[in-house]
Amino acid sequence: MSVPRLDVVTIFPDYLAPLDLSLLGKARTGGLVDLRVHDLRAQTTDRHRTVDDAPFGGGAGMVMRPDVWERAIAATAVDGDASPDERELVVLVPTPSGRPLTQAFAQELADELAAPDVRAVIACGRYEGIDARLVPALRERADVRRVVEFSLGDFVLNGGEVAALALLEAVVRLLPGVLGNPDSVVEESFTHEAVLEYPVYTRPADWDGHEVPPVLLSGDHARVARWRREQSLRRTVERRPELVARLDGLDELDVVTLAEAGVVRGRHGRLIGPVTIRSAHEGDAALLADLAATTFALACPAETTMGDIRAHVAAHLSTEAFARHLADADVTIVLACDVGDVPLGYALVRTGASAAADDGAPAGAGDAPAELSKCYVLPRAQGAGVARALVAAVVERASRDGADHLWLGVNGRNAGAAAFYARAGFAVVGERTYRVGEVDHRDHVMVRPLPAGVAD
Ligand code: JD8
Repeated sequence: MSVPRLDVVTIFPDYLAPLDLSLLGKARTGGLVDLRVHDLRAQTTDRHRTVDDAPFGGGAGMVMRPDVWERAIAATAVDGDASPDERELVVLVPTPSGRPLTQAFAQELADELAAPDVRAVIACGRYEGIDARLVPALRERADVRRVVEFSLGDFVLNGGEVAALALLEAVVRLLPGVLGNPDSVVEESFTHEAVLEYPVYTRPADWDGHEVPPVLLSGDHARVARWRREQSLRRTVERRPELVARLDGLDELDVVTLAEAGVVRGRHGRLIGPVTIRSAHEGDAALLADLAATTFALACPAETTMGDIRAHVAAHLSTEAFARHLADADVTIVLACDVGDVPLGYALVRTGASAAADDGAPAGAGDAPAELSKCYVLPRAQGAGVARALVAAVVERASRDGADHLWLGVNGRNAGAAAFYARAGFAVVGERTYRVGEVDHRDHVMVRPLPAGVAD
């Protein structure tokens, strides 16, 4: 019965000494894994044991030779064993430009190496890296199943050894029998879903006045499990919001926990948030134009022709138009963004002279009306409270800028939007015509009072 095997080739074999320690050391001596380290220089043929040379094309540093590397990788098959190891090779090459090392990748490798017909070799480069011909050449070899270039993360190391150690620890601990209690893997971060681990505590229960969360002393396993799940979800939203979109297998209590952390399901079931509301700046003109063109087209009545929509977008929603808005002191644009500053929606409010009566403000819109000229949200974020957050931001900013009422026009046939604005405190006070391309549309004109503003 073959044991999972992983070989490391490096010019610094001592760098891999930690493989004798702790869990990996026990797994090796326990015969649960066959880890071997080889010195690349053993495969050199000159008396200087040369493994590198100057880079073609010039430049600083040295490049490692492909020929020495291929020989070294192939030589691992005949490593003092009774007979050559016939298993196919998975060659793993650490490089800053590689596929990120993740728990999923580690599990994939552990599953692959648990099979009897494959083994792995990790090629640890140094200097400026390994000649780029090595990887494609290895992929041509009959004894090579695949070559994976992987990276430890977006930072620069001086060589591949640290990455090799990290990969070995992440993979070997997932091999059969290595972890005393395989159940402990179940609750770990990134195992089944991209959720961070919950905080852990042990004695003393009172450490210089720092106490342990009482639920953990309750003995109520269900409450403890719930608390830990909530902690994991909250930590994930706070510390790694980019992982939120990948969350799945959420139960009702999880959805409540996430909503409390600002993460909700959009109309299409995808998790949105935490949503941030920010003022748009001059650099946002192009993304606003893109967002506006998309959301305007989707909000138009079905019979509106693409020609009319394109004409309207070109005339009113271009990058240039938004650049003018962003430079206009009477115009404020707020953006609603998902994790990573990904735009979900926007609102444009006009205060000052340009929002006054002679510019269409209805009667009853007070002495200092502000116009909510645009408020649009992408379909995937609808139903997630994004529009409500945008209107709240507009109300806050318009009141701060001294406006006493906020008015808007909404297409008379868009009952959903009219109902939304009614829930936001707007009342219909009249109608107006709104031209899109060559077609006139009837808008409801709605107004709401604004709270007395608290000037900055
Ligand atoms: C392998 C040579 C050094 C890298 C010139 C600095 C992985 N996440 C990671 N960061 N850095 C590495 C890595 C760096 C390596 C080698 C992996 C071989 N270097 C080079 C390119 C720029 N020097 C890594 N995994």
